[in-house]
Amino acid sequence: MLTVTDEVRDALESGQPVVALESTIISHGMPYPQNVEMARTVEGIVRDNGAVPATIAVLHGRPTIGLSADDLELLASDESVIKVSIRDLPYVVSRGLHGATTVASTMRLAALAGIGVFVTGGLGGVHRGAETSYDVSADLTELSTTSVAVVCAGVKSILDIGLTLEKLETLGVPVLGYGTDEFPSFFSRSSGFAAPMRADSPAEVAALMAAKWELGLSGGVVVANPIPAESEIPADEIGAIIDQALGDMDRLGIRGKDATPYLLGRIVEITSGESLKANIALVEHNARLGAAIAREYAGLSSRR
Ligand code: PSU
Ligand code: MN
Repeated sequence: MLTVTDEVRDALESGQPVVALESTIISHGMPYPQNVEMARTVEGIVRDNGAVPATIAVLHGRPTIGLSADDLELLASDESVIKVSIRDLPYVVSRGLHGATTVASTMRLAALAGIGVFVTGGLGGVHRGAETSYDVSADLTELSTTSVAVVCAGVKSILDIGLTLEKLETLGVPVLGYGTDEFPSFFSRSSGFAAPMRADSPAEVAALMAAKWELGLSGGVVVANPIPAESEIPADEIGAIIDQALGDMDRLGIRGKDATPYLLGRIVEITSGESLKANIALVEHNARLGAAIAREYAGLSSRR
């Protein structure tokens, strides 16, 4: 049921490094046209760093691994594109619809295609107030079962970062701070929470992936790569803005799958686009690291 481009298929068959990229970040995470520019740039960075990019989405009901320039434009601009997490996959596939895949559904489709490294911006997690709303992203349950390493910039404080880390521990998911002892919080290099583990090179990350999966421990690995210092928004500054966005969301009664896209859009509005610049910078930074990890992991696999 998967459509895989020839380029991605050839790379996978010959053991070349491939990096999966998600599409919700394009369709529901950033405004047009910065979203399509980001998508193109990130694919270019993956290529320039020696790996083949595979952006993943559902097009006309077909899960598709590797997208054309026209596909990216459609995902970035077409209002009919549905945000697709795991539970939404059968709906868009059976109806022949277009869907932008979240971290959870991108991981699942990447794993089906045989891709082990995935680059994004931020993970979903346990939402603030989850003790009454029950809003916990399916990204976390997917990380507990699907064997893909996810390179991200940590999680935003639109979520409860402490509870998200607790849940990842319960689910058996290794969380690596990349070059840091502190878990990063997306816009900021700090969060006030320690990173449960640390890695300082792509080779260390690849070795941990190999060890996990050779032990038969299926499931993901989170690589939390802090935003570059020159692009970060200090935690206290973004904290007040996030609180304002959360207040606005409550007043409007927005919840469920619309919560994350609303908050991301509202933060861009309140910061007059500053948060968007930071978001793009951190995804580009993650793309460089993801390609390097994919190269290391491909090297390890070829020696086996
Ligand atoms: N966090 C971001 N940007 C994003 C998302 C999260 O900073 O675009 C997207 C990702 O696709 C993630 C999804 O998988 O939101 C989580 O949505 P939910 O909380 O509804 O599971
Ligand atoms: Mn949710």
